[in-house]
Amino acid sequence: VALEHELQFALDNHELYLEYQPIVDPRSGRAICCEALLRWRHPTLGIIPPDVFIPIAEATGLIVPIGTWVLVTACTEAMTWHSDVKLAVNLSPVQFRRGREIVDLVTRILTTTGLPPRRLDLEITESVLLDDNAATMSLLEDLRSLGVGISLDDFGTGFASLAYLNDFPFSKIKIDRKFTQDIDESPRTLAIIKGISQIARELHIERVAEGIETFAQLERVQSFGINAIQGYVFSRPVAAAVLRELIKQPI
Ligand code: G
Ligand code: G
Ligand code: G
Ligand code: MN
Ligand code: NA
Repeated sequence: VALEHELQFALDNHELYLEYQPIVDPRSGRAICCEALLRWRHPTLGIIPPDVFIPIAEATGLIVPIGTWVLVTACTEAMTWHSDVKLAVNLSPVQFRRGREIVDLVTRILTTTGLPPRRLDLEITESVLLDDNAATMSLLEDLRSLGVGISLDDFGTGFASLAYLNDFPFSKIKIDRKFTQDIDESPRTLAIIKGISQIARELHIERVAEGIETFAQLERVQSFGINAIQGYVFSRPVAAAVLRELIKQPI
């Protein structure tokens, strides 16, 4: 309850900030995209992880103004990169429950920041798709027509089925760390990731493996058609200023 109250003031008090994690082409070592990740520096409790405060932000509706701030801040930051490196931003299901507002918001922010639409990927989880298929489909298609990408985040953790890949206009899937973390031990998991990658590839959907921490894991996933890697093996999420330097050369 206390946190819920304090989160109301976090935006105005400049306690929220973004870190960025590169998503890397393993062949060149270069960042092709960077994901903005929200952080809360609480004045007395220190850094509160998003897993803790985003559910609160969603329950209270605060995720709407916070989500707007994230988009504006991240798109503005990405304009300073002076490169083709893309920006990935997470969207909450709550931001999709307000009809066309999300399409208008993204349209407006692309215009005001000048970020080319092809440089923006919007990450959604399957919980967005569970809400109302027809309405969500139409919003996702409108977003795609703006020229932005739509990524299916946390793929493999929920009920996200292959039907989703067929029905919704995804440009990218992000295979969750829960899958990638045990590819060293589990031939079954390896087979699943391989199969998913193959299907996505044939549907012209890009494949990102999340949570790759070791060179052994990196080698494994590279051998079966993953386009890009997000994980500590290349970089943890870092401050905006650090990222600006990091993406200038191969990591
Ligand atoms: O950043 P990790 O570093 O702990 O992030 C945990 C989770 O928090 C992410 O997987 C993502 O689902 C969520 N998250 C991070 N930043 C944002 C954001 O800006 N908006 C939303 N809706 N979720 C975010
Ligand atoms: O064609 P595309 O750019 O999506 O290929 C991305 C990666 O997938 C490359 O590393 C490529 O070597 C690999 N790849 C190409 N063809 C196949 C294939 O038929 N099966 C698998 N598993 N990977 C492939
Ligand atoms: O939105 P999403 O759940 O995809 O956010 C990515 C999450 O994964 C963030 O919390 C980020 O800090 C975390 N992450 C990224 N790479 C790694 C990794 O290599 N290992 C672990 N443990 N977490 C990672
Ligand atoms: Mn994400
Ligand atoms: Na994830």
